[in-house]
Amino acid sequence: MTMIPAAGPNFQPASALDYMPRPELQQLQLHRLQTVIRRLWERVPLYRTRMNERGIAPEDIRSLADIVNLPFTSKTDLRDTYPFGLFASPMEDVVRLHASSGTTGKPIVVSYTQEDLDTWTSVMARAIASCGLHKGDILQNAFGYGLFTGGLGYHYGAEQLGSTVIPVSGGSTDRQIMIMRDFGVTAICCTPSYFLHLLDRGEALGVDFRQLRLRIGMFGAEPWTVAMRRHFEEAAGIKAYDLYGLSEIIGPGVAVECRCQDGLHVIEDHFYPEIVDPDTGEPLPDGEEGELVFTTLSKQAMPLARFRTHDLTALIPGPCPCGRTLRRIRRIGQRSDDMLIIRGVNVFPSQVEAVLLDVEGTLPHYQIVLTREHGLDQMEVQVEVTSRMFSDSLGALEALQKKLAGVMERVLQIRVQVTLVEPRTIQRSEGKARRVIDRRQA
Ligand code: DLL
Repeated sequence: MTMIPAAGPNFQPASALDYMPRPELQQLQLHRLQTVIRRLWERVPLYRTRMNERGIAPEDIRSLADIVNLPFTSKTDLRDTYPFGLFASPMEDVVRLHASSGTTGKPIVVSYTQEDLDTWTSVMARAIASCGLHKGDILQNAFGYGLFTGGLGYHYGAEQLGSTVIPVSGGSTDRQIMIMRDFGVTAICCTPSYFLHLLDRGEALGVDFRQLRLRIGMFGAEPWTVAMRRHFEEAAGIKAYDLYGLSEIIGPGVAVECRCQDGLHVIEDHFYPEIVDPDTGEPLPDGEEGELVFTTLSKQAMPLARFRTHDLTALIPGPCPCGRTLRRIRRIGQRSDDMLIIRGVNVFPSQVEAVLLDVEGTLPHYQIVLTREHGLDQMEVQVEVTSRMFSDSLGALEALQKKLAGVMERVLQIRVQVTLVEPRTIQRSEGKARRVIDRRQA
């Protein structure tokens, strides 16, 4: 295969595949698509049934355009087959599991073979290189390590690139700032809201990030604005890059900005993007905003065909001045569903509802109020209690509040302030209930 890497002082071998000529890329995509669809048809009953229903067989995928004949996959499909029903590899070949929030109390489980982990590492190395990191950079990885894909995704990618990784994970803000200064950190990755908090805390501690060695920030896992980018770049003296991904597709590393900071290049040799009308599912032309849909082209353990991300964006027409041949998507601002992202953690209002329906003494009338204090998202859940409960002792109310806060934290994986309110105090609506009041400003 011939590559035409863009020459230049900043070119790194890890980026070579980003510059593949389009005809070769499309040939590779088609070959991988055919292979992955056959794998799904042979190994995952849900896909075989759906494809049979549509009268489509693996050999009917003759061109990339044929992808539109395949059925979609949704988060509901992952929930309905919980935990392992969409796996296409035997469990003994699965070497890692991660999980993210589902729409109810149960998470969504994703799996990786060793080959999948190698793919993930290589796409993350490319993504991090696209943000200008090199061997010799010292990366403070403040994404959570654990079931969330952020921490480990960055970890292996940055190590492969040859950077020094500090696996500090999230939290312990003062220690993060000490490490940033004392270890000569040159790059950081975390959620944009956490970086906002770090800046805030740095200011309170009298640490000016512009005086440190920090030069690059890689942010993602939640939407952030161009205004916030400008703030980060000015206040910290860095270049701030947007990096996108989702657990179902691989984790972080699905799309990333380059030095032009004008859209995110999709790592198209592994993830095939489409934009569809969120209501009808019809494909939309380049430039038009719609729902982003991905087909994984190389995953082994849990390939997905036409997964509906609910993220709204558009494919940007035309090439990027950086020379990468990978198509770009616009920054993601909004979702087409009600998923909230609070400090990088995905939360569905339906999860809150499921907890309330399970706990005696509360009514399923609730409201979620989101605020931001010192750069950190705060979530309050106001819950109506039953009249009987309300006339009970203060002790009983306190016990209920504590119990709810505990269960919410366990189910949602973030700390929640629970406020019990009298029956009939939460405003009733005549149409769709207004469950979420978001007072966080961009
Ligand atoms: O958030 C993976 C990730 C980790 C991406 C670290 C970037 C950095 P999930 O927890 O499955 O995976 O959440 C995926 O988060 O569908 C988007 O709605 C949102 N999201 C992720 N990155 C961005 C971004 C990780 N750069 C969901 N901009 C996605 C806007 C983002 N939203």
